[in-house]
Amino acid sequence: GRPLTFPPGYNAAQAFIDRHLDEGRGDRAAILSRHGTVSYAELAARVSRCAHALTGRGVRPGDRLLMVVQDRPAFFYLFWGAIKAGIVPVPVNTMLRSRDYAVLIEDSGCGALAYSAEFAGEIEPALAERRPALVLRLDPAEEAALFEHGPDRFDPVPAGAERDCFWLYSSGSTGRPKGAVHLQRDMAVTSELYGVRTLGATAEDRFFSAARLFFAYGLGNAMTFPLWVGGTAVLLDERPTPASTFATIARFRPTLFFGVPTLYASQLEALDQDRPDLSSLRACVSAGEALPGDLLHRWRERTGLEILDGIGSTEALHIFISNRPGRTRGGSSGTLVPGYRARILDDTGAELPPGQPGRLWIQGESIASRYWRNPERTAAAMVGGWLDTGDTYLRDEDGHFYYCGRSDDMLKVGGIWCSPFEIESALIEHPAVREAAVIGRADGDGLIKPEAWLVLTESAVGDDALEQDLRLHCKARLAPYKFPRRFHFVADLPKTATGKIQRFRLRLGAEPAG
Ligand code: 3UK
Repeated sequence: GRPLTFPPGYNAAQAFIDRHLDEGRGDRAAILSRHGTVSYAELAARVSRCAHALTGRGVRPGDRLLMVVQDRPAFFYLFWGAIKAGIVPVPVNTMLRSRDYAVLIEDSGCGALAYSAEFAGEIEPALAERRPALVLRLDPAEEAALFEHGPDRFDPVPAGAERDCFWLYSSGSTGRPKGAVHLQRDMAVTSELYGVRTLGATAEDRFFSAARLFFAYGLGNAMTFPLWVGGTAVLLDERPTPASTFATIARFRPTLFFGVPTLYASQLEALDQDRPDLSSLRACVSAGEALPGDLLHRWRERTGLEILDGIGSTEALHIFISNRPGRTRGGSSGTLVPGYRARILDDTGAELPPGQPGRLWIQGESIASRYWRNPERTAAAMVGGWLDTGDTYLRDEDGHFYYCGRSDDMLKVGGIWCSPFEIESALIEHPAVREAAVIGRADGDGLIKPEAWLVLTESAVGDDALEQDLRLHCKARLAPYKFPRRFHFVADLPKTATGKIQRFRLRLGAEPAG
């Protein structure tokens, strides 16, 4: 790995883009996609032209560039062109609605907005409320103007390791979105600590992420990690399904694949019919939500491949607790990524001993400096360099971390804390279950009991006999009070754009028991 030292005036575009020309990597492939190959030399030239175009059209250092952009090479050009010019790129979720975009335009106070033409239907109505000074609709003519003309050199605007660099909005399950402000050094920190030292990424790797670039997870997987090591990013600008991801793996032969548990579950089911060529992969990574141990084991049986589960967050920028290649432990998020520190605290803020679940706080060099214009939420979640993850975890004697649930999803059953995730993990070991979500619901006596919401596999039938079988299945695996008292069989579970189950919707949506 490379040492994490930052010269005065450090601009991240120097380390991630220009350095490759200085080191003679110009002819190597930076990006592969169905739109063709982009070399490091072409990438650097288009980034510089974009920096000229943005400044030439009046965008100033410190201004925000809101990006509603597909996973295509233009994402790279805009993001790095902005950073080179001291402009702050703010990539946002491309699956939102007009109303949401109006909120983001307003909250960010962006001076410029760039959007892929296919999102016009949602973006244009949002502009009626507040129109940024510069609006770039990325059709072929605009892309040519931005990336294909003008000088292909642009000297990076001097910044500094601790200067604002880019923002990512945190997809909180409720409430207004929070803009997490990341600093110039943050991408180098995650790329080196997790990408290089945990995954062992090198220039020979090809990185394919089913998670999109606008998520912190996808941004690291498919843009910053490959650019940090001089490797190659594989981009897919279609919905990631088993079919589209398998086809992309067969065509572009990535060495690393990054997914989320839901996708691995549906890929596994698809493997009953499909025999995709996965031989290029050396490892798979999972994050976003906890990977049930059973899924890890079945994936390994079917493909011979490991899935490395790790927990990250938008605020931390990437993964800070992870399994290691060759040493995965099913059901555990793994151990601390060296460079990060962790504490598990009780309700009074006291540190808990190993084996006891509590609230996970972490510290490290990649954590966002603050939430944009939100001092209350900054003060609540970011204290003295430490970040409140909002997750309940326990750490065992040998340093492995076990996810127990979002702190606000934990259940007290019979006075005992009970992890919905533990019950879900047991449920999905049952052959009829594809996905599971467990919430607490008051019974006729007003006492909280676990209730399961299940998506079944195609051949299964949700009848009384199955319910009975599922109860026995749970009782055989879990402490006696933990089995679900009620079951709901549904076609889908409510999820956030990042694929996290919205248990609060299940709590609200169902008729009360009793
Ligand atoms: C949950 C996990 C258990 C956890 C992310 C990798 O997911 C990412 O960021 P978000 O801001 O959400 C953060 C929250 O998601 N979570 C994520 N990974 C796991 N829970 N096991 C896991 N492996 O509640 C966390 O607080 O959307 C993931 C890299 C960068 C990311 N931003």
